[in-house]
Amino acid sequence: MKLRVIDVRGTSPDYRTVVPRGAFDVEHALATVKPICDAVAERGEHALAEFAERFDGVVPSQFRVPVEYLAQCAKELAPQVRAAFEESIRRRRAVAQAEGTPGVVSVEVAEGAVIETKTSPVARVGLYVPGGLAPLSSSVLMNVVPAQVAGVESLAVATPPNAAFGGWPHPSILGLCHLLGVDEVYAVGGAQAIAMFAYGVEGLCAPVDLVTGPGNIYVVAAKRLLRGVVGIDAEAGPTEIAVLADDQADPAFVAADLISQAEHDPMAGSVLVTDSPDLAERVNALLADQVSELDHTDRIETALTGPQSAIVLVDDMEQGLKVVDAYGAEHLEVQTGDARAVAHRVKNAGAIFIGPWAPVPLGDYSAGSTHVLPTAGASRYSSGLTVRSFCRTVHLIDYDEAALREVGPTVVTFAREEGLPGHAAAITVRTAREQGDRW
Ligand code: HSO
Ligand code: ZN
Repeated sequence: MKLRVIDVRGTSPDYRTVVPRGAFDVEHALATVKPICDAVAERGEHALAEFAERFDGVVPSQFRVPVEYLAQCAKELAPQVRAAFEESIRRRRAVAQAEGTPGVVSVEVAEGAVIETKTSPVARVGLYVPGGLAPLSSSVLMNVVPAQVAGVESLAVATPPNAAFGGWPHPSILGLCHLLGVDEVYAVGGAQAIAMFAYGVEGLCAPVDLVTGPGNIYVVAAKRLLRGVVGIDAEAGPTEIAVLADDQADPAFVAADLISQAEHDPMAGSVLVTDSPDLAERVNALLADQVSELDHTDRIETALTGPQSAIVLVDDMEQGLKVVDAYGAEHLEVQTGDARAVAHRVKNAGAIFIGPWAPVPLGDYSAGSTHVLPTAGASRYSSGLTVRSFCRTVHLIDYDEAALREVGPTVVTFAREEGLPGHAAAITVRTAREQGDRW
């Protein structure tokens, strides 16, 4: 098993097309999810039962997971698992508390003219946690912790029912919800969960203001469809890792890290960008052996040999940076001499992992950083999920009479320039009066 090699040395290609991304046809999935979302809006719980049967192969005895069962799952967590959850929560929370919490910033732009910028949390959030190929309990904490630090009052989690656990979702997801103090959990998966959050389901779940969390292509399609009915965090595509490395990198580390994200999804992208042909060869020579030690060999092999994975040979780090900036990876590792300095030169990446001791899986679970990150090059214009993602901002405009009189002519000129005399009149009706006059 080898990564294909793309050699751009001595050339100046259109860097945006050097590493292709896998096909992720959300448009196509829209047609599938539209009737599902409509059915949830029209037939509520009946539709949820029908889709649980069809897609999850099991209908839970009720969709709301009993609070006592959440507590029981927390109690039954193996002690070392519970400790791992708690340490990861602690680190993520410590970072979240520094991510910019809600509050008010006031600016006096002229005497008596004050603008307040007030940031406040969204009132009610629905977090989707996929079941799918792996029960991603880490995604629970990556969504819940920043929401809680932002001050979100009402939080609900939805995650697929699972026949292996009597119809309830995976117990480690439920136990972690309890540890985090989340007691509103639904055994509902897929597009139907997003529709439940967006429209609400009579007698079961109140509609939310914002939906966050990863999911498969159907979840992404439902988010695209329902954006506007409800707020949406981002459209997450298949996961990606890029490693920017030179001859100082350890090939065993690089190979393991490329494999780690390929483990998620046959469509995952693993990309090594290096100026060292020797490193490229050694990494390729290690892949097969390392993969053979693991569980999900088919999935990993499909991802590594797919068109979305490659080794890109570059002249030097300058060209390497051009490649990684154009790619804008969800996760970027920098394994070079003076990795810190190189990392700070990167313009586009969802998260940047510096040096040999900060592999991506550290960030997936326990580093303290977010693992909900922009995929498919969206890091060019967007950010990972942090406290800010759960906030909105409102301006409060507070001018006194003198301040309006002072700036009035500016507004009137501007409005007339736009041919909108009604706008100008809203100013002059006030400023044409004698100061202090009342009706
Ligand atoms: N690498 C995934 C997150 C994850 N990994 C969860 C393991 N569990 C996307 O950042
Ligand atoms: Zn991962």
